[in-house]
Amino acid sequence: MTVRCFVLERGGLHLDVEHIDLANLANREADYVENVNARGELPALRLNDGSIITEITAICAYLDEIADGPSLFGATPEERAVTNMWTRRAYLEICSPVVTWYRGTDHARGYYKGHRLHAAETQGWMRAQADRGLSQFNNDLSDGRAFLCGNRISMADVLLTGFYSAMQPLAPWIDRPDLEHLTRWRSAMLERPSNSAMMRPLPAQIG
Ligand SMILES: N[C@@H](CCC(=O)N[C@@H](CS)C(=O)NCC(=O)O)C(=O)O
Repeated sequence: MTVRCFVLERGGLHLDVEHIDLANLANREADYVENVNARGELPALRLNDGSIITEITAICAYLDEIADGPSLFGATPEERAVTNMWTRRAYLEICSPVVTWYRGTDHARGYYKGHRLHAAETQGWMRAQADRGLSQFNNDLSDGRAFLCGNRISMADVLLTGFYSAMQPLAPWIDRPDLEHLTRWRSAMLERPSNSAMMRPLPAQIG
C-alpha cells in the first residue's frame, strides 16, 4: 500500500503492474521465491534489465529518481536527509513494532506457519514500543506542521499513511484519537485522493 501511495502521490512514472495474491500465498510459491524474492515478501520491482529491487523504501527511492516532476524525497541534499530521517523514524518507531506485534497474533499464526517465527511472547513489548512511537510522533507534530518534514509532503508521510491503512484493520489499537496532533495529520492524509485510490490495486499500466 505504501508503494501504491507513493506512485499515486509522486506521478511522472511509467510502470507495468502485476498483482501478487498475498492472501492466497502466491508470494510463497516457488516461482516467486526463486525468481523474485527469496524472503517471500512484497513488494518487488523488476527493472528493464531483469534485476529485482525489493524493500519498500528502496523501491520508492529508486522510483523517485527515475520519475518526472517534483521529488517526494526532497529537492536538496538537506531536504533528502530530513526525509530519510523521518522515514527511518516512522519505520523503526511505529511500523516495525506494529508489524512484529501482528506477527505474534493468533490471526497471523496460520498464515505465517512454516515461514516466520510466531513470537506471541514479544507482543506486550512490541505494543509498548509502538505506543511510545505514536506518542512521540504526536509530540513531534504538536508544532502544527502539516507534514512530517514541515510544509512539504514526503516519503515519510507516504510510508506512515500506507502502513496505517494496511495495519489498522489488523491492529485497531493504532487508531489513537486521544493523540490529537497525530490524528490531525492522519485526517489530512485521509482526505488526499491517493488514500482512497491506494485501497485498490493499481491499474496494469501506469503512465
Ligand atoms: N521488509 C519488507 C517487508 C514488507 C512487508 O511486510 N510486506 C508484506 C506485505 S505488505 C509481506 O510481504 N507479507 C508476507 C509475508 O511476510 O509473508 C519491506 O519493507 O518492503
